[in-house]
Amino acid sequence: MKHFIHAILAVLLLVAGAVACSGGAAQPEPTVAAPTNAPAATEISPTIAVPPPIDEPAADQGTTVTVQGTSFTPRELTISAGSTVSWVHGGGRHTVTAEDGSFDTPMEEGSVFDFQFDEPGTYAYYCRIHGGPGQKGMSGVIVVNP
Ligand SMILES: [Cu+2]
Repeated sequence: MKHFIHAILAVLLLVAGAVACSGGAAQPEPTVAAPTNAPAATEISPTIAVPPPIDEPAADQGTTVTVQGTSFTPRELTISAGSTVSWVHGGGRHTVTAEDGSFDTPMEEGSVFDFQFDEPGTYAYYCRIHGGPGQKGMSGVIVVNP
């Protein structure tokens, strides 16, 4: 029995010695990463209040009258003062003639007639070829709201 214990001790000593020796090789120290610079203080930009875009109808929306056949389409158009109405030729020979005489223009192939209405009111017009004053035949009305 005593020999057995000695044998164990011997083995243990051998193992211990081997571990001690193998640990001799110094491992290079892990490079310590240089402390990163503290993140630059975020710039505090002044808050610029941007007003939301004014929900304004597009200028060319609902201000076009098609001149075609024997009618103005739409026949009645309501706009705001200061808006420009565009009569766009769609076919045939016509005129865009205001009853109050403020405009009177022939409409031929490819014609576009623009007229700006600054004053509120109701403006009747007609085609001299297919209509007449008093909303006869080919005629229309521009209602200008303030
Ligand atoms: Cu006409």
